[in-house]
Amino acid sequence: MSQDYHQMWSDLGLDLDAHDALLDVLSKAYGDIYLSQNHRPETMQYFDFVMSEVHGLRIKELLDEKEQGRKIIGSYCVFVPEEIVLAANATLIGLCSGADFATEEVEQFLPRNTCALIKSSFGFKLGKVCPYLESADLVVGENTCDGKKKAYETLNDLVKNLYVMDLPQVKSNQGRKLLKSEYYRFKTEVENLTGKTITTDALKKGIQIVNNKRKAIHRLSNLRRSNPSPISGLDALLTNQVFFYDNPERFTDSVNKICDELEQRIKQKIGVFPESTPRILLSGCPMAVPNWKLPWIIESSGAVIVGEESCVGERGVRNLTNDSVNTVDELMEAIIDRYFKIDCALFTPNPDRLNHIKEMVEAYTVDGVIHYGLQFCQPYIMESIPVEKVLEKNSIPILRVETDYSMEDVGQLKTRIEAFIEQLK
Ligand code: BJ8
Repeated sequence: MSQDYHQMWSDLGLDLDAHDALLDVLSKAYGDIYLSQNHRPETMQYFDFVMSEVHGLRIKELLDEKEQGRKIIGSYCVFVPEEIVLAANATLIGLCSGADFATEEVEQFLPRNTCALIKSSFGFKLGKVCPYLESADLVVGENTCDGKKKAYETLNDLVKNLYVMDLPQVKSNQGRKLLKSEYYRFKTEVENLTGKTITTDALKKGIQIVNNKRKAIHRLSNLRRSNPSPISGLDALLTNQVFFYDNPERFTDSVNKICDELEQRIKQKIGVFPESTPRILLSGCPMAVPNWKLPWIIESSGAVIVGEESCVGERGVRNLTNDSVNTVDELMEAIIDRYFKIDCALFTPNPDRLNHIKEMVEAYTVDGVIHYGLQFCQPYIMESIPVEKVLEKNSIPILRVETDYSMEDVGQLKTRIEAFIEQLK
């Protein structure tokens, strides 16, 4: 990190020793996994910089914005509409949940058999190591899976300003009505927090900013259809992860710069791996920073990941919000329409996700699918069985993997994944 931010972290109430230890682990993992890759696009250097400053310069920027009266809103789920947050001149940030931390303390609050993502969000709070969480003026939870629902009851005692959004579990008219009333309730909450009434122009602008981020990722995803793949799955995942942290306009520019470089690479047939490399679709639970274990195992075992069917990936960004209507209510309807299409496994039934996986297999000329379920994640582990059935019916090889954030199973996973990739060749 280029500056000393200890005073800033101390002012936020972080445990400085624990936080230094976390940053050491993060930078070592980043060095081992990212900086050791071959044939990376040069424009990924921006993302290397973002990662080196993820708890430094970016936090300073947010705190500077706060001093000028801008509010920070933290979230754990892609159902929280960034459009509404931006329209009220606030900033939405994805909160830390991709690494184990303070596990013993966490298990005093949550059962051991809770998924690693939920435990991680508690670990970052209890270990006092997340500057994003400590900077947030409002933390938004959501009633999605049972684990999160119940965990927010407990988190409420640990986090000031926790706000819980109720979400539908069925894609019915009733379900849409619930989403609508919850998005209006959220709009009012954000307006009260910021003291700003959301206008048509502001909401339109918010929609355009978020759509531009999504369009840049769509452009990147389209370029990954090429063979040889011009970018590794690890680098593409990183851009999807940074989507939740960075200044939105700067993020869009940076992703478009990568795309410009990748277009040149494709013209010159430059890839990160040879053309014959098996192409993998990763499908399942979201992967927050620094959860790079599984993609790293896959790409160091002779395959390339060409798409992520995940909330940190295509499930999170795939639809745009219509900005061509002209009142706040019409724009709110457009937002509700867009988010109601998200095919999270919390929905029952959830045929859209199965169809989307099949579409992605075709679009990215995928040789095999690896389904990633976090241990104890009921929705995605349960849904991995219908996913397997539908793919097998279409003669698409699939490997179901259940894991957590620890490195203990790396050897075992590598053996299984190498055998799967061998079968695809
Ligand atoms: S929209 S996927 S971001 S809820 S891994 S906590 S489901 S037990 S993260 Fe998610 Fe929103 Fe859905 Fe996406 Fe529960 Fe599973 Fe843990 Fe999970």
